[in-house]
Amino acid sequence: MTPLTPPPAPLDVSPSHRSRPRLRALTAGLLAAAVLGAPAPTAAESAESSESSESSESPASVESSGSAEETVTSASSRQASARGRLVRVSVMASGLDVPWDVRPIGGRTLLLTQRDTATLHTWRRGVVRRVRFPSRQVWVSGETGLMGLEVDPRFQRNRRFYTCQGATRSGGAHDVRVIAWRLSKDATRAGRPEVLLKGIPATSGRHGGCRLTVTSNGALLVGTGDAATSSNPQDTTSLGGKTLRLNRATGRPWPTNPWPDARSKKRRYVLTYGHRNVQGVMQRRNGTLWSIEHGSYRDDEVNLLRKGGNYGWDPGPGYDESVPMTDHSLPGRQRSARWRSGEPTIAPSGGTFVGGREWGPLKGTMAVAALKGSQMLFLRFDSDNRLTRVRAPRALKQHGRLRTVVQLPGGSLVALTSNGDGDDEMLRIRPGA
Ligand SMILES: [Ca+2]
Ligand SMILES: [Ca+2]
Repeated sequence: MTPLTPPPAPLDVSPSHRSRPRLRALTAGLLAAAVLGAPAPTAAESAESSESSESSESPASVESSGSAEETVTSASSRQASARGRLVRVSVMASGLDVPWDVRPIGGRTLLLTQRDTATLHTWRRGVVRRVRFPSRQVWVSGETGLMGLEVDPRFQRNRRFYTCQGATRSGGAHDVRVIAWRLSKDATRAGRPEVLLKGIPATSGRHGGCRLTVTSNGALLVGTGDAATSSNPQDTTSLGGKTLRLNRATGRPWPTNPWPDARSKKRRYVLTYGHRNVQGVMQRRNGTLWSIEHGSYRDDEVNLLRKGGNYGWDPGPGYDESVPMTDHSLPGRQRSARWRSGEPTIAPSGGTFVGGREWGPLKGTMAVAALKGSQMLFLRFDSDNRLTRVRAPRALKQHGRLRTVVQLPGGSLVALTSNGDGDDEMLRIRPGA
């Protein structure tokens, strides 16, 4: 089946990454009133325009119409939010410092990483507690530090969790590693580190990835960045600019990866290649695997992952970022994105597929947190995994940059902000009343 590129969603523009959230929210709101509210393409329209964009790469235009701040157009959406509250948002914790990832660990407790301080904390009933963790062993530089987090499906028995983090190699150079840990019974200490995978390339810390998720078959899926090095994405013997799959117990390559017998050990880990900076990896309930990645000056992407697929980023020589995010002129076949931002980018980060009837019109959508765009998109894909609709609730445009979003066992979503200055928040998102 041919992957198709639907027209890009209409997006707002937030000119400053780090302006004060209130000002930014106001700006985003005003701009959103101008550019959001365009009806999403119908399935037929997106299929049609996708055919042409498969080879041309130029985003099909989506005309703006109406001024509703939420792109709600269907009858089923109307009943859920007559005056437009798709979601309700409350603050679970504040005073955080660039939190990067969060997971529930049972007992209504969450575990979260903070990138720049390389610290690990628990959250329970509004109380944030630091976990003893070897923060000084984490290499922190630019976009790299203590990043992705995942909890083992058997955590209640084995207390095992996983991080993706910057590290220093024996010669003094750096890499990014996936490490397994055990959390003490009282959740105050992380110990027994096991390096599952090392050698994910790093340079200055730019484009360090790195997101983790355990999929339904038990594999650990890892999304990496290209380390701002032009040769990495298309080099299937490099771990950079890839999605990788491995055995979460042993760290060995996953046996059904596309090149399990490759001479290069690194190549055995590769699931897909040709990515720029993967910030989200997730599984849809139909079993499909997806990634979210940062575009250059254009075309952030949501990709449907196909075993051995090339996603078309090849910024060489000299890290030339003027090339397309999916360059079909490369040899062989390149896979087009299922959603892309067009220009400008919004810097999407982590995301999750939203489950549960209580979510009404958002049930089954992919929630995607945006840093630069300071909002959350809910992307609806049809049963053929084609984009049909995009919504961006106003209530999620008032908290500045959003880093990631995960779903809790009770059904609510948790998102992290990334505004810096030690003033970041953890937000609870519930379906609108
Ligand atoms: Ca691409
Ligand atoms: Ca080609």
